[in-house]
This record gives sequence, structure tokens and C-alpha cells, in this order.
Amino acid sequence: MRISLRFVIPLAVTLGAIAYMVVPLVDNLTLKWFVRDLDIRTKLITTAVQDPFVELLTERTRDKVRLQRVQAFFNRILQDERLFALGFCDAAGTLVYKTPTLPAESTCRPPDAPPEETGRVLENQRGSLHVSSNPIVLEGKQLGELLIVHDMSFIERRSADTKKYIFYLFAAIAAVVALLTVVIAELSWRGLIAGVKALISGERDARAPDGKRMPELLPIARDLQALVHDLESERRARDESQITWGPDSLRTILREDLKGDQVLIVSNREPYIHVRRDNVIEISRPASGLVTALEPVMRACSGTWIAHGSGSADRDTVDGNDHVMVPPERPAYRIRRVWLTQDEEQGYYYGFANEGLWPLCHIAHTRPTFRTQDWEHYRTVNRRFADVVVDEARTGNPIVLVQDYHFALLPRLVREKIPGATIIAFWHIPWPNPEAFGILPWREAVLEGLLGSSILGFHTQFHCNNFFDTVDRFLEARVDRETSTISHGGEATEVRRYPISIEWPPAALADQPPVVECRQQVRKRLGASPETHLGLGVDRLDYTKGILERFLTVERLLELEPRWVGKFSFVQIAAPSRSSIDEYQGFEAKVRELAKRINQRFGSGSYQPIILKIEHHDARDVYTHYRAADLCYVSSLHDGMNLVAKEFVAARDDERGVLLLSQFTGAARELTEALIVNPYDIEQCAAALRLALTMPPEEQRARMRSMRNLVQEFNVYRWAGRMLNDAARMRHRHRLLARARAARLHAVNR
Ligand code: GDG
Repeated sequence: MRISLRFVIPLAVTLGAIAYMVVPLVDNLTLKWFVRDLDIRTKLITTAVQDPFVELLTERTRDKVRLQRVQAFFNRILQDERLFALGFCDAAGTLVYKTPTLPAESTCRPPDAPPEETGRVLENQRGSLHVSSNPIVLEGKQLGELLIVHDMSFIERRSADTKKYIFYLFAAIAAVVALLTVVIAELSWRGLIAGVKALISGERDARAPDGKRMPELLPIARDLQALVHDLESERRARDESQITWGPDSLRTILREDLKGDQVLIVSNREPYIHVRRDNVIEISRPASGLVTALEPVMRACSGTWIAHGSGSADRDTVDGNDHVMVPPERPAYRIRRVWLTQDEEQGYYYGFANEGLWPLCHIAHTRPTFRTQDWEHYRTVNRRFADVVVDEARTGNPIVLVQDYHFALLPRLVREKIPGATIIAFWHIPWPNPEAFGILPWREAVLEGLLGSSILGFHTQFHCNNFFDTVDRFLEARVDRETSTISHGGEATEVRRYPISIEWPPAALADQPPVVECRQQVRKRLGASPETHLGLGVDRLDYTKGILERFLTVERLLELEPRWVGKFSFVQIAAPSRSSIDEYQGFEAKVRELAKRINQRFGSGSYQPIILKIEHHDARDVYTHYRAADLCYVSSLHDGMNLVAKEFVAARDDERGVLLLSQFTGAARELTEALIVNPYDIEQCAAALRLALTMPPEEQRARMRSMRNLVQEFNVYRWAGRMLNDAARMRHRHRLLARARAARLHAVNR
């Protein structure tokens, strides 16, 4: 509308100016035409009255009688409504006869004046008058001149009418031209906008609403695309850094940006497991960073969490739709449990996911095992979960958060059934390089499955890059690293880095005794003297975590610096994990054996250099250990992120303690003030261990403070919030494009 006004106002002004100039011209012209008409008319009258008038003038009669007769003659002529007055000048130029209406200005011309071709226009208080002198001739001799005065007011009336018509004419022209201009301007503007929009949205072949190609828009669109991209990233970065991330900010995003849209989470592990012990149903919470990260999202949006019902009392606690409301103390969202047979669990979870994909993605030199039967189970289970997602979806555009390598095929399966869904898949483990990934017999199917996602997340840019390289190598896809987008089969997937973190402050930190007390408590429980220096490792018992290398480092330190024997112990908390897999059983045996050998070599009496606790610990207990330790050693051979490193930092509100961190963890890219080590280099690690044990308190404080700031700022709410923000932005863009497309269709069909 504003654009149209920009056309219309100058147009109206121009037409007004033209009318202003044209009206006097037309006025002048019509006046001239009328004067000429009057001249002709005057001549006609003169010719008509010539003979009777000459007769009157030459009649032998008394002057008085002649005067009366001329007077009567004049009055007869004056019957004509346009004639105003008449007069007669004799040959000497004297006015001898006149009607009373003859104005004083209509004087006689001198006798020797040349004959008048046209009449004169006189202005007096009555208005304009046309006066002409017409010779009256008898046998070649001029008797005098007849003055004929015409009333010109009819001309003025007509001129006023003409002006009015001209004004109306121009106003009508202005209206028509303005209307045409507005319509054309709107149409071409819409066409331009539609074309630019089409190009911005990535449709290479931009078309105007009439279907015409608009290649001339390509350069503008490219610039606009870049600008929009820059502005979006800038806005995201600015907004993100200005928020203090917590459960409330997630609630705000869900309420304001996602407008309360439905959120569904899919993960293998459920956040609450019902187990039967001695005929009593107990609730257990798995040790998982994933649950900590996603539960606030679920609480905030009252969504549905779809997971494998693996607890022994899970079936007894669901309703008729396999739903159970959680958390038990204050129900806020529901779990939809999916049932698997033992064979399915064996094939999908233990087999393909944990014996295939897990070692495939971790470069920890454990050979992956791929069995066709496991793959079939994996496909079946992914399909079943996808069906449950469809079953749970209340709308055609839910937000589906798919967790981890157990569901690589699910994004594509859900996309096929719910095309409008926003699917965010997060891969919690590393993504290997194309050579390593290439040995997977079903590599294309796994990649295509993941590319059903709207957004695919990894912890680090390195893993994103590996994914780009892998897709580039094995699929027919367009990989655009500039915009972090992969286009495959007509759909686009954004591949982004979302480094996971922990809640801040961690719930398990609440009600913890002061650090001094934790130190005493833990040492007492372990049977160590109060002065013992304690190192700590906390992991699932997994061969990727570098537990053997960690123990070898302790051994090397004691070899190199015997003064630590009796004064330094390393506590390893190891939660049993995937114990039914041979590789894990073998690994546990190796861990136990190595701890035993080192303890035999350096232990004495109650002193044990390695204190191995292979059992599940309560989360609060894990935090008490973090607070009691002098150092924490994370020696993963390969790890997506590693939350233990961040938990140790979060637990140390006394700003003491040293973190040794493997360079092969995602966490090492963020916690750069840790002592970063290569866990394969036992000498280097032993030196770092010694450095940690002797690090001055000031240095510990400086390093710890900086790491704590980082973990506080980049907490798990920010991790989830960034993904939800990106989902909201994507949904907003899709809605705009859908509207633009609908408008274009509408325009084409009209
Ligand atoms: C995957 C990726 C990524 C351990 N033992 C006990 C216990 N834990 C808790 C820790 C920590 C969690 O388990 C382990 O988290 P990690 O991140 O270290 O490792 P993964 O389990 O391999 O997780 C990893 C993560 O996903 C998140 O994306 O960081 O890279 O491999 O929270 O405290 N908790 C309790 N008892 C134990 O005995 N309660």
C-alpha cells in the first residue's frame, strides 16, 4: 500500500500541474473561437438589416419620426437574446441613434479610420461585451457605421462549464491512471518479492506469480540470503549470550517461540524405571546426563517421552495406553513405554547399537561386530518406535527430539509419516571419519535415516565435519558447509554443533556437606588415612573410557616417584554397563586384574593404590566423591563430550581440585584450563598426575574458577534451549514460506 502511494501521489501532483496549465490555454482558445463566431454573426446581422435600415435612413420624413422608427427597428433587432445594444454613427463619426443599453465606452470611430476586421472586447461593470462597427453603404457611399454590441456573458458561462469539464476529465484520467499504476505496481512488487523469497528459500528457479522465471533476481537474492544468514546467526549469538539459562528460559522458549507445540522425546532409556524388589515396586533413575538434560524440557511442556520399558515392574505401572505419569512425586509429563522382546532387545540394543555402532564411532581399537540379524532387529525396533511417535502425535507438526545412535533410522521413518514434523536428532557419541564409517555394511541406510531429521546435532564441529565428509563420500547429496546444510532427496538437514553440558547448579550438589567434611567422610569409608591424596575416576565400565590406561598412569607415577606410595590412592567408581556383552565382561575382568596387580605391587596393609568400586552409586554419593578428591582423571580414549569432567568442576564450589582430561573428549575443547593429556602416552600422563598432586592452591583456584564460569554459562539448559530455538526459527521460516507459496498459488490460479 505504501509503495502504491509512492506512485499515486506524484502522479496526482503531475496531473494537477498539467490541468493547471491546460485550463487557461483552453479558455483562451475557446474565447478566440467565440469572438470569431460573434464577428461572423455581426456581419450576418449587418447584411440582414442593411436594406431596411438604409430605407429608414433615407426616408423623407421628419427627424423625430425617423428617430422613433429607428428606435422601434433597433428594439425589434434586440429581441435576439445575445444582442445587448445597437447604435448608429453617421459619416461624420457622430452617434445619432442608440439603444439605451449602449455603453458609454462604445464610441464612434473617426471618419478616416480604416475599416475594422474584427470586433473589440470591452470590459465594463456588466461583464464582457463584444463591440463591432459595421459600415452601412448606399450605392457605394458609406452612410455611417452600425454599432452592434453583443453580450459575452454566455461565453463566460460556457468557459466556466468548460473549465469544470476539463477538471472532471483530468480527475477521471488521474483516477484511472492511478488505479492502473497501483495494480501494476502491486503485481510487479509481489512478483519481485515472490521471486526474491523463492530464491532466498533456496529455489534456484525463482518465478513470479505468473510463473515467469526471474533470473535477474539471482544476484540480489544471493546477497539477501547471505545477509539473512548473517543476521540470524548474529541474533542467535546475541540472544543466547544474553540469557541466563535455566529451566525458566526453556519454559519461555516453549511458551513464546514454540507456542506450546507438542514435544515428543524418543530415547532408548526411560527417565524413570519401575523395578520389583522383594515384591515391592521401586523407582530407579538411570545414571544419565541425557535424562538430566531433557527432563526440564519435558516438565516445561508436559510432553511425552517415548522409551523402551525395560524395568521388571514397568508393565504393572502403565495405563491401558502404556502411559505412566512422572515424576512420581509431582507428575508433569508422561512416559510412553515401548515393549521389546528379548530377541529384539538383544539384536537392536546389545547387538547392532552397542557391538556395532558404538565401537564403529569410537576410535578405541575395538572391532565392531555386524550381524545381519541384529540389523534386522534394529530396523524393526526403529519402525516400532516411529509408529509410536505417529500414534502419540496430536498434530501434523510436532517437535520430535530423537536421542542417540539407537535410532539412526527413525528420523526418516517419522518424516515419511509426518512430513510437517520438526525432527531434531542428537548423536551423543563421536562421528568417525569416512574411512572408519565406510566399513558399516548398511552405511547408506544409516545416513539416509539420519538425513530425515530437520536438525542433526553433534557435540563438536569436528564430528559435524566428519559427518559432512561421510555423506559426501557415500551419498548423492549437496553438502553446503557454509550454511551447515545437507540437501538430500529434496529435503534439507541442518547439521549443527550443540555441546551438551550439565544442569547448573547440579541437583545432587544440594545438601552436600562442606568439602572438608566430604574429604573426611570419603577417606574414612575407604579406609584411607585423613592425609591420603585422593584421585578419582567415575565412569560406566566401558572400554572407551580409558580405565586401564588410567591405572597404568597411577602405576607409572608410583614407579617414578615412590614418595607417593602410601600417600596417594586412586578411587575408581565404575557403574556396571552392558554386562551381557562379551567385550564388556572381558573388559571388566581386565580392569579387576590390573587393579589387583598394581595393588599387589604397591599396596601394603590397608593401603591400596587403586580402590575399585564396580557398583552403581547414588548420584549424591558420586558428588560427595567429587568434593572429596584432590584430582579427577578423565582418560577416555574417545568420548563425545564426557559429563564427568563437567560434574567434577560443578561440584567444586571451594575452587580446589585439579582436572586431568583426555584430549580425545569433546569436553577438552571447552575446559582448556584442565591438564589436557593423551591417555595413550603413559609417561606424559604420569607427569601430569604429579603436576596435579603438587599444584599450588592459587593455580588450582584460577583454573577451577575459569572452568566453573564456563560450565555455569554453557549449561544443559543452553544445550536444549539452542536446539529448541533453532527448531522455532526453522518452523517460523517454514510457516512464512508456506504462506508465500500459498499466496503464489492463489495468484497463479486466479
Ligand atoms: C554418552 C557419551 C556424552 C557414572 N557412574 C555412575 C554415574 N555415572 C554418571 C556420571 C555421568 C554419566 O553417568 C556418564 O556420562 P558421560 O558423559 O561421562 O558418558 P556416557 O554415559 O558414555 O554418555 C558421552 C554423554 O552421552 C552425554 O551426551 O557426554 O560422550 O558417551 O553423569 O555421573 N551416576 C551414578 N552412579 C554411578 O555409579 N548415579
